[in-house]
Amino acid sequence: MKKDNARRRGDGQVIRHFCDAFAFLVDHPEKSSPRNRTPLWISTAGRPMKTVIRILILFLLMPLTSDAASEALKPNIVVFLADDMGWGDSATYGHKLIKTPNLDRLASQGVKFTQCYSACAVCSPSRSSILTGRTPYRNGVYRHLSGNHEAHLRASEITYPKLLRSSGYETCHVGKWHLNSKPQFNTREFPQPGDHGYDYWMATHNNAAPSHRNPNNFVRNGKPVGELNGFSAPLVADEAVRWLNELRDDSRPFALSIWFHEPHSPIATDPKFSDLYDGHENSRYMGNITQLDHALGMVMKALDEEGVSDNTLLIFTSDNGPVAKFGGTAGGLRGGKRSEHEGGIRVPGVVRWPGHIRPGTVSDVPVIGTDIFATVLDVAGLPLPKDRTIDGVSMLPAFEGKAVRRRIPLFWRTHVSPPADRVALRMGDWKLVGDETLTTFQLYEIQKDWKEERDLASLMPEKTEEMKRRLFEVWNDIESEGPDHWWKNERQKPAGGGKVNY
Ligand SMILES: [Ca+2]
Repeated sequence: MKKDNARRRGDGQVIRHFCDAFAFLVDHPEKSSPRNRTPLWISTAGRPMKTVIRILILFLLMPLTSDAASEALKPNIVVFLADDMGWGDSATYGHKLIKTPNLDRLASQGVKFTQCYSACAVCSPSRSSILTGRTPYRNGVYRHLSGNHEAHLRASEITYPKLLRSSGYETCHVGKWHLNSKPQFNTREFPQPGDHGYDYWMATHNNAAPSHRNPNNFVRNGKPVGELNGFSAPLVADEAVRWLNELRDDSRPFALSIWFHEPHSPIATDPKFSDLYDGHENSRYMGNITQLDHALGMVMKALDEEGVSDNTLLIFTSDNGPVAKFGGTAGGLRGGKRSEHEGGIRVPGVVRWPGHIRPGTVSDVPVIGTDIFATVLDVAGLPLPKDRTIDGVSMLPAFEGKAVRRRIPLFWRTHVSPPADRVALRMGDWKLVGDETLTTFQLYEIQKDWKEERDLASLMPEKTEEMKRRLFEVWNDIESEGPDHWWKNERQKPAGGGKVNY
């Protein structure tokens, strides 16, 4: 396969050979002419015609060679996404027992965000925002797509893999997809990973099934794979490593998405990882996180062996908070998955980019999965789309601990949340949490009160009103732009005994 790729290498490779030849002539001027030992750029006398022709060719190629050189320098992009991994579910974020040596190492080599958010407190919406830079109700994926739903990531949305691919990147997605509903997955009528910008993909619709052990529901580039032997995260990492080592065109920059199933239920853990916590009641869950961490390490090792780690922006995060009944922990934050309190949306966020991020940086600048889109385009030197609202911003200043400027504040709405915390808005140190009817609000000074223990709404009515005004502005804007026929017309029961179904 690699040989096939070598055959389809483009002009960049040819031009690079010219560049190599030019460098060789500069370093070894004696080779340009046995009679002329003076460097090419000094001597004007006694040069044979062959050398003059070479120089003319090089002049003609100069604009191309500079393009090729800049393309060669474009950073690769790797985005790891855990599924339901909580803020407190790793040694990196302070868990006393769970071993995550690879995530620890990653944080020591890059930046660890202490206030990294997911775009939603459930799965599909969060993922849609990573790819589009747009908040879920705006891009249409307002709900998790686990059953028979109309909503999906529309072909009209612009994803970062699509933009990177059109600028010369090779793209790959492995793992969970969850951006269309079950009947829509792997059909021609609805967009699939390939339609959203991935050259190569191996994915499941939602969970690996029938279990995360020996799953049989992966689809590779439209074709069912059949039963695989092993556990999901290492299987997904295996495919990513195979793509890195054998399948990709190594003359091009690449973007690789690795969206693990772990630690989402049904939890299936290789005994070699659960045995690390032998005798502990939570050994399966803790081992499941270590299994995920092991898979992260497999890909980190492959990047090293391919010699591309130094030119790769690597992001690790989670799609929403943890589920306590399965063993997850939000590390002391209030709430968990589905909640608009911090436990549902504040997640791990680690970024490595050698030469650009000081190793071991810890940043408390709030960032969100929605920012990945603008960050990736910034790193690749591509402009943001101008024909639509992009909610996220580039995280680059935050890599150095500097604040990022947001035109649109951080905003969350989760359709299956408890009715009392259906929406949230964060501006600076302040967070407003609103109920499903948008009539009752809680106010927290979130930078200090990170556990959301002291509701200041009645004590600070002016601040509360200011935040409410902004929240309604943001929501009204989203409603006017998003495909609201889906969330207003789809029949579903209101969650948690509430009144509103979106
Ligand atoms: Ca999830």
